[in-house]
Amino acid sequence: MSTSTQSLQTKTKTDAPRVYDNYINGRWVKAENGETFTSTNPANEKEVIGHFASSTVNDVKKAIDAAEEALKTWRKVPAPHRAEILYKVAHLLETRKEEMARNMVREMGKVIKEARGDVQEAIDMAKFMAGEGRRLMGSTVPSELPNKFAMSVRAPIGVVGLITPWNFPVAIPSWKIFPALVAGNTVVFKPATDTPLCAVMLVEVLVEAGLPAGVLNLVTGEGSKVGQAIVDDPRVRAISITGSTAVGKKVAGRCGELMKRISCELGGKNAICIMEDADIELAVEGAVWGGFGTAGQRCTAASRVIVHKDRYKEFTEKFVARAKALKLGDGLDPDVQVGPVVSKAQLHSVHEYVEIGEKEGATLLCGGKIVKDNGMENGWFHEPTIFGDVKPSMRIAQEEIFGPVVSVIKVSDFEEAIEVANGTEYGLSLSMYTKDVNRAFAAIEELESGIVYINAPTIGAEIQLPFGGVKQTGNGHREAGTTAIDQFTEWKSVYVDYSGRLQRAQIDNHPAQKQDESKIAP
Ligand code: UN1
Repeated sequence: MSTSTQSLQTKTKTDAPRVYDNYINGRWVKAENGETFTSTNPANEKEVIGHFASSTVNDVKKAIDAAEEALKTWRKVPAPHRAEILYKVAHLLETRKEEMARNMVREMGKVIKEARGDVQEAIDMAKFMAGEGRRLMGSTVPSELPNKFAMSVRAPIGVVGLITPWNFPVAIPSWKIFPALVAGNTVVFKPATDTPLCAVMLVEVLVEAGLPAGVLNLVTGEGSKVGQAIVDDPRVRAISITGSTAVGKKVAGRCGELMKRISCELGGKNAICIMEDADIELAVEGAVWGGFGTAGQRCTAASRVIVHKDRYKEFTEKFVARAKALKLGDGLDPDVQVGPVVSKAQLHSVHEYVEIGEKEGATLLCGGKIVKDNGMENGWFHEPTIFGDVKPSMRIAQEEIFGPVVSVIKVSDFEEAIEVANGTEYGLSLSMYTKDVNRAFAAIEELESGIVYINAPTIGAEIQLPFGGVKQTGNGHREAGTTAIDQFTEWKSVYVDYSGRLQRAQIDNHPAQKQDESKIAP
């Protein structure tokens, strides 16, 4: 097992921006054409985070070659030993948490507390998946025949391709990489182009923890080139992607043609429902955190708040007051509550939705502007924005905005709240604020989403439960929890017959059928 890490790429993070390489077959290597792309700080575009390999199809091929070769031995390493590496990863992440979190803020803008939470989520996942190394449960069931043993065991799928987004740039890769590795797969990892440094930092930790060469390969670059090449290669047996529904559908279509397993974690249009009996102070706090946490850039963000008409005015006034008081700025400032959005393109896409909302006739209650003053001149900042009088059919109430824009919708009763909450093409996370236990349980049953919260906002999933959604949010797979292992294993059903004779299932244990058969048998 190679433990050589070469020099840590991120060690000189405070020096002048440097060039970071791919990690292929146990070595940090440049893209074969030597080209790079640049990652900048969304709070200040003048600050260059680093230059990263702009990889080619051939770089991807080399990474898959390495993963294929490493698979031969990695799949045979006992799972508890594979898991030992993840325990080390958890420990290393703990020691580097602050440094990684600060670099994450610089690279993608979320505020420092949330960046620490992002790294913490990876620590939690490393510990959980390390534990799985001593479980990886199959089942043992009775056979219908005597002296026959029946069980199911899990086998690795092979080389898997993991394509990850920028909004949880350490946590989400950990949701995919750790279960894939503990289950005995080898990995080609393609992170978002907005957050390559976060990916490099995570890979460095895995390398330092002792992962053998070729087991995990990092290839940075464009989705249309690098991602596509991973998806297209028949040697990659499974893909796990988190991203937009549009991209997910394309990838899933291609994987379908190639008979390749694909798990998609895609868009959301999550909602908090607030009933007339709700604790309004609590609901306001939840709506602020759910709507504006990570500047609304979570798949789970509460971009709709559905409020009972009797509490609409009171809720809206308090919600707007709280949103106006949020401190916008560079996430490294510990007093800042909302950071920039990730990029210029994202800023313009978010702002376009503000214009759409106004055109559609919703009432702009606060925010609505791009911010270019108070030290935010060079960044991608957007005011926390709330629309009132939003109709469920408006685009701002239907489409994923992925920014700090929340639509408030008035409803007359519980049934209408459920109908509006369910009335989008997505189904990731929905929440209900009520003090009525009967209603709470009715909501759990009626809300069409993979995640339901009662008296809590739509964000804040913990790693020990399945994460994912229904309808256009996904294709039936779940990340996190023990269910994540299902994404990365094949079932093998095993029968051991120790009777010493041929025993025919469905036949020998049904005597009448056997008699009939003996009549026609020679
Ligand atoms: C995402 O929204 O993209 O539940 C992931 C949460 C986080 C993970 C979010 N633990 O909000």
